[in-house]
Amino acid sequence: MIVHKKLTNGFEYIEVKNEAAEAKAALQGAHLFHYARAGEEPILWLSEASDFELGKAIRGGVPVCWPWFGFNEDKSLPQHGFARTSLWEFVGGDEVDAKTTVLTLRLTHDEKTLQIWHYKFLLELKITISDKLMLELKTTNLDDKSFKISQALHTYFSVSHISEVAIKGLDKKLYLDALTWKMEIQNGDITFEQEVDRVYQNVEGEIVLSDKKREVYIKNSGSSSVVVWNPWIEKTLRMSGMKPNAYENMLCIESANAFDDARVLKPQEEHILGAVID
Ligand code: TA6
Repeated sequence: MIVHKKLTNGFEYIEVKNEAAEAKAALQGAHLFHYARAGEEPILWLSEASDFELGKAIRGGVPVCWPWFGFNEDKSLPQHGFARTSLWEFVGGDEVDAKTTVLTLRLTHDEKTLQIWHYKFLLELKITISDKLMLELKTTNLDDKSFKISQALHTYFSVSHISEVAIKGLDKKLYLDALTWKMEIQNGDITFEQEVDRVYQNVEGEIVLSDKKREVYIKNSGSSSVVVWNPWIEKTLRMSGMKPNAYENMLCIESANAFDDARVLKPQEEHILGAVID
């Protein structure tokens, strides 16, 4: 089942149900904000205080950070780019079989985007909903000059309690600590006792989110950088769309092309950032 829904304030999203899973994706930002396997709790975290309003990013799910990750040199421009608050086109949905549904959404340049980012582009997100979740973000350079992108599938995972989870698969990896801007090396599993905001580099293998209620496996492609983020107590109080204790049940593990992993695309060249969440 694929249904196109609209809230009273005009906010549109696509709802999917098949035998293996259910999902919801907003046209704004091609923002997947719900994914749950049949009979299981959602894998994606969605803030109870999230906005569902045009122009405001949803807090939770998978925001698409594009064409820059983090802050732009021009501070008047939005953190994490403009794609997540832009209205994408719903190209279509395909019920491949009883357990697999594929949604395709796209965004291309227009007068508004060309004012803040002077390049012609095509951005497509393919979301495959089955007992696995697959995301493929394809950038095509439609311009006659090269351009550089940094990006992330900024995935918010739902966890039973942040103090009881561990991330495996990043041991001995170099990371940029965005709280100190220093390079560090990961020692063992990642656990959480304070705010964490790190960009892991040279990541090729599978990452495991180990939670008492389940293990979630993340495998990225077209990427060698992974962002791990939890705002903890104080930053949560300063965040939009988050309740004071929200940090306890969410954790971001983001499939990225960030910092040294940013990509330059020549005219007509394309790049696919992919993530399989299982
Ligand atoms: O990906 C981690 C991060 O860059 C954090 O520094 C934090 O700011 C987070 O993204 C959320 O950003 P947002 O713009 O959605 O509030």
